This record gives sequence, C-alpha cells and structure tokens, in this order.
Amino acid sequence: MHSTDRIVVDALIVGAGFAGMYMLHKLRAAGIGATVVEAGSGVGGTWYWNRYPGARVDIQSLEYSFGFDEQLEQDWRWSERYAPQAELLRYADHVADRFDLRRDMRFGVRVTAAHWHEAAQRWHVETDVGARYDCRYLILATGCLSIPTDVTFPGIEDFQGPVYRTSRWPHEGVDFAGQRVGIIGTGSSAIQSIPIIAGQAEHLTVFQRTPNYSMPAHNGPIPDEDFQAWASDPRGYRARSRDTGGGFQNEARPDALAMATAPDDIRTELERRWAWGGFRILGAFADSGIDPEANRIVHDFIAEKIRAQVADPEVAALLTPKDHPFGTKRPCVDTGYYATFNRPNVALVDLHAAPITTFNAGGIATTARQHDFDAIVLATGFDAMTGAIDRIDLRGIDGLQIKDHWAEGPRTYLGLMVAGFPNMFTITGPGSPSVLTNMINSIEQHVEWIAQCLAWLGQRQQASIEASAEAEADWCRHVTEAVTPTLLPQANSWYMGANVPGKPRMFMPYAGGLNTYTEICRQVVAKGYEGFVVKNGDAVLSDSRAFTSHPPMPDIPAALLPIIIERLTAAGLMPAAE
Ligand code: NA7
Repeated sequence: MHSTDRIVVDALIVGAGFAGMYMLHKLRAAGIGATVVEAGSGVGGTWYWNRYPGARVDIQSLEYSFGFDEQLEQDWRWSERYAPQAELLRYADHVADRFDLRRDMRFGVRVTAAHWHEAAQRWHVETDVGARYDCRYLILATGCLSIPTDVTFPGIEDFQGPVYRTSRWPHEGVDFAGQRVGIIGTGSSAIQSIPIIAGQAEHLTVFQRTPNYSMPAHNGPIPDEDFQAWASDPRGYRARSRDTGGGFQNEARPDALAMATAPDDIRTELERRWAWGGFRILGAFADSGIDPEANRIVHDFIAEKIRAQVADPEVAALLTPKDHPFGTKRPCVDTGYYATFNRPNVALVDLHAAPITTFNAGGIATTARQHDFDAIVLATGFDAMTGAIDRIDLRGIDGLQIKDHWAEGPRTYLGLMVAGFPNMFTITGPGSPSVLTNMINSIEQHVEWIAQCLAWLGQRQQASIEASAEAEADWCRHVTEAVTPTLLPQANSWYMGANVPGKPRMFMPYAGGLNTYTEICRQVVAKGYEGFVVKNGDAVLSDSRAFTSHPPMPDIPAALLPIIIERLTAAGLMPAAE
C-alpha cells in the first residue's frame, strides 16, 4: 500500500447527513481541512434515504432544525408542525448550498475499511470506488438508523412483484393505484406509511408481529402561539430545548407522580397532552418510566384511545401493545394510523397467530392462508447504532478490530471515542443520548465538542487523542447505571440490539438525558480532557485515565427510591443494604 496514491486530508468525515454537514462547516471555520464521503448521491442522510410515503419528522420542526446559525434559522420557514421528508431534504440541500458544503463532499463513495497506522499517527481509509484517503482524524457521521436489518424471508426471490424497503425507497416514488399491497412491520416507518398506502392501493394487508404505541401528531400549519413562542426569542427557545433530557420541550414534570395523583386529574393531564399531540404524553408523570403501575395507567389511557379510533374491537385489541411497557420501545407519532384499520380495503394479519411460512410467486403464505399481492413493502427496521460502524473493516492500534472490541456490545467513552481507536470520533455514537433525544440537538452538541477538541489538538502540534480503557469501562458502567432504574431494558427493542439476531443485548444509548450529558462533556474538557490520553509522537501530553465527572444524583421523588435502589442492587450497581 503506497501512501503516495492516497488523498491526504486532515479530517475525513463519513456521511453527509445533518451530522456530517455541520461537522464539515465547523471544521472549516476552525481552519481544519476536511472532506466528506457519502454513499448516497446527495446530502440529508436519513431524509435522503427514507423516502417512503408519509415519512416525516416526529419532533416539532421548530426544534428539529439547526440552531448554529441565526440567519439560517431566521430565513427558513417550516410549512408544517412536523415537516415531511421532501421538505427536510430541501432543508438539507438549502444548508449545503448556503454554506457551500458540496465542494468538499464526494458522493457515491462508501467507506469499506479504515486502519490506524500508529507510527504515522494517521488513518488509512479505503472506499468502494477505489479512492483511498490518508487522514489524521476519522469522524464517523454514519447515523444511528442508516443500515436496514438483513431481514429476509424464505422464497422472497420467487415473488413476481416488486419488494420495497421503506429505507431504500425508489427516488421516483411508487404508484400503488389498483394494486394489492402487503406491508411487513408496524414500527414508525410502517405506521407513517400505512395510512398513505391504504389511500392509494386497491387493498393493503398489514402483517403485524408486535403492536407499538402511537400518539396523534395533530399535524398541520404551525400554530400561531407555538410560532410566537419561538419567534419572540429563538435563541432562548433553542437553549431551553437543549437544556432538557430529550433535547426538545415536552413540559416534563420531574415531580409529578401518577401514583400520587387523583384519577380525574390524571385523565385531565393525559387528555391535555394527547390533544397537544406527539411525544408530549411522555412528560406527564415522572413515575411512568420507572414504576410499572404508573406506566400501566398511561398504557390503559392509550389502549382506550385505540379502542375509540378502531371500530372493530378485535382489531383494536390486536393493535394494542401487550409485551412492553409504554415508552420502552420508541413510541410512534402518526396521522390517522389507527383509523386506517376502519377502511374496507385494509386488513390486519396477526403474525403471532399465523406466522409467515414463505414468500412465493403470488405473495406471502402464513400458517393460516395464502395472501396474494402485486407489491410488498418491508418496514422491518435497522441495525441500529452500530450497524453502520461495524460494517466497516475498522482497525485501531495493533490491528484491534471494532467487531472484536464490541463483541459483547458497543463500548465507547461518552459515545464519542473508542479505546484503541485514536483520533476516531463517532457523532451520536452508542453510549451517547442520540436516539433518545432530538437528534439535531445531540448532533450539534457532539459536532461542537469534536471541533473544539480538534482545535485544541491543533494548538498542541496536532497531537493525537484516545479514550483510555479505564474511562471507557467507567463510562459503560455509567450508561448502564443511568438506564437500570428505568423500565427501558424491559423491552425487546432496537435500543437493546434485540431486533438483530445474534446482536449482543445491551442498552446502547445514554439514558441520563442530553442536558446532563452536555454538562458531563463540558466538565471532561474543563479538566483537560479527562479520561483521554493525549500524545505527540512518543511524548505523552496528558494521561488522565479515570473518568470522574459523574453527574450529581438527580432529584428523584422519594416514592421512587425503593424501586430504583432495588433495580440498581439487583444489577450489582449498588451494594445491598446490610
Ligand atoms: P422498527 O421500529 O424497528 O420497526 C420494525 C418493524 O418490523 C417492527 O414492527 C418489527 O416487529 C417488524 N419486523 C422486523 N422483522 C420482522 C420479521 N421478520 N417478521 C415480521 N415483522 C418483522 O423500524 P422502523 O423503521 O419502523 O423505525 C425505526 C425508527 O425510525 C423509529 O423508531 C424512529 O426512531 C424512526 P417486532 O417489533 O420486531 O416484532
């Protein structure tokens, strides 16, 4: 391998979604040369790939947009409360044009391998188009939900019609008029697309394995009062969003307990939040994410709402979640999902009662019967958080492979770096709040942290930085500590890696909240990059191995302490009481 035929750059950024776009902009401003490589033919990441009908953001657009540039913020007007995919893609294109990002982006290029060369202190990167790079910093802006799972079915190649994946939707769109369509999956992608496909197709059959909770979006023009709340103080509004656990405003009430609230008051509060729409119901009661009984109250409320929307009680019962507490899988936000099952051209198939046996020329056979289709849609999900990273032949010091390092689940320090992989950063990587939050706010926080770090290294004659193994281990323990008191680990969710056969079970995102996490990251820097080893050649500039910036214990209502202590003790994270 001759380094002479490599393109030499300071930083190589992998991915041109919102993370890669902002990273490029920020590094340019810091005077650091950067190139972005992107597998798709344009910017936008998630919004480039997921073009299925009905795809839209489920965090309010006023909050799900960049906050780093005031003029950009002022000039862009969202048309709806929850912008559709096409508008989000226009926004990504607008940002790319406005900041002239494309001149440092290479499209249609997928990174296949990246190997660290210790002597040179550089990464050598290979791509599927033959272009090879030599970079000091490797920044993985590869997205948390970018690689579809390899779900397949026996006989799938025998089906005579087209099979579409929601996450790889044809750019020219699909016309289902007059067709019999089958869709597999009832996660967010399916829940958004089912009402639209049902409106186009002659007949739609929904194959459901596990029902999910979905709340109404009440989408439409942005209500005046919401717009005014933003427009009167956009900076303050942004700061308030970032200073929340989820990175968006949710009227969360950390002191309100469903178990200590009168039934009438519970109903009033839940009705108010249901009428507001989206994720607002998640913030109603602090105990619903911890205490199973409190969670049940919210479950019962939503189950009642499902029954009210679905005419056939048997179908309503099938659509009601049973196997996981509310909020432990990512809830969905819909427009007319449940009511779609009242249409005469829509049928629901319960795969628990009659599993799929095979695909065939005509369609799909279950143990109960044959279903004939003209087209089939797979809305079967993603190899979340690690899929885009561990598909790269990624090797750190002494050839350490990321797959081996992550054999028991992804280990990182702060979700930003991995021990043994110097100068490699992950934006919203496993171990960071990422998918539990408004992604744009998490992306901005990570990008700003990384840009600051690279500028700091530049001031030290381009030193290299690596997470220490000790800090990584301590952070992993803290990630577990943060989620253990909650009900989140009780679901077979993609947060847990449970949707991919053979993937290690580990709760991957950091559940301590974006605001808490941001403060931890700030402290780590204030302490001279605590937990990182910083070297210049053989000279060690700083080597503070331990991670000590644990957040203070949050104020937890006393009534919840027994459950929390019990769970932490059972997980071996707290000594048992004498
Ligand atoms: P999800 O939420 O992972 O949903 C995938 C769906 O596909 C889910 O209902 C699965 O059922 C179903 N599935 C997966 N494999 C199969 C097989 N083999 N047979 C039947 N059904 C299957 O992915 P989405 O794309 O909808 O949403 C991902 C995220 O994007 C979402 O959370 C938002 O953050 C945006 P299961 O639950 O496994 O029984």
